[in-house]
Amino acid sequence: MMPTDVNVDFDLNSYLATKGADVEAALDQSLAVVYPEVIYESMRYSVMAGGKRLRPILCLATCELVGGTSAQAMPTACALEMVHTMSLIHDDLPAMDNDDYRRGQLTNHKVYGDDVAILAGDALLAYAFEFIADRTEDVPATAVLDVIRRLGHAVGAAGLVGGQIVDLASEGKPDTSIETLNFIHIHKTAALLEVSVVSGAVLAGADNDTIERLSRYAQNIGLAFQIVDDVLDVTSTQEELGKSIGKDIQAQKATYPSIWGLDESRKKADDLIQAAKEELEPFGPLKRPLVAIADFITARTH
Ligand code: GRG
Repeated sequence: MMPTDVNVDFDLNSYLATKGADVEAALDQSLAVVYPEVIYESMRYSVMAGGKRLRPILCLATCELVGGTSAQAMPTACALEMVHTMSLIHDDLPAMDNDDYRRGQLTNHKVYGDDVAILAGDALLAYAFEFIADRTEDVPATAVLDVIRRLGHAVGAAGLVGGQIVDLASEGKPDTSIETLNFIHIHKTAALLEVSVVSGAVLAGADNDTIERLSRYAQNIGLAFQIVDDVLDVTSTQEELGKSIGKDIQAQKATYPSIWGLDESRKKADDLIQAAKEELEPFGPLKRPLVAIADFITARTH
């Protein structure tokens, strides 16, 4: 697909590097190690382990798009990464996905034990909300409260936790329906991406139409993100292990390619990205990072 004209000379890599460095510095400052050290060390271990910082960058980009500043959104941007990181720590636990590695290093519970990893996740979740309330400056209190409300909704049983619970229940069920698969990913993945985008707009004082438009952008890129992830899982497994083993692995669980096939999955992801970019049409040149991030999601499958 051709890039949108407005974006031909936009350098996404340097944008991500610059904004990512700002987020990295703010996260580094957000978490000091004090007594009882082990819990702070464990929190820092996972938060400072890298990652694309996509959620904070989306929040900063949207705040600027709607006329706000990076500074207004930075505490919320950091909080989003804290919530994302805590969801990864809990997701990796033996009671959930039981993973040994994350972001190129041992998972939190492999280093600190299950007990500390659970508590590090809990502490990060609580601190995220405290951090928004405590550190946000030059934003009306009603907007800060709205961001806190939206984040709570996106993380709890109506969001990430709800998606995770349905995901766990669908383990070992390759005949899971497309509706259930969509439910899982809209809640597990898209909900946090959506609140990342929307909170940036809320902090900048956007009106409801703008918020809803940006919310649709985020839902579309969130679902596309997951379809692409599933496609890459199949194609990288096929490359590494050969087609027959790839199919065996797929059979444990329904994925978009297991329901639609690879070509249709790629097409659906492309359509979602196109729809996401259409939502950005009314905005000026500051939309370029959001357009480029949308394109970047599907570029990985072509
Ligand atoms: C949120 C209270 C609370 C509990 C956690 C475990 C759980 C409930 C939810 C699972 C959420 C989960 C792991 C969703 C997958 C999200 C996802 C797409 C992760 C990968 O995101 P990237 O590619 O990763 O942005 P990096 O490492 O780059 O940040």
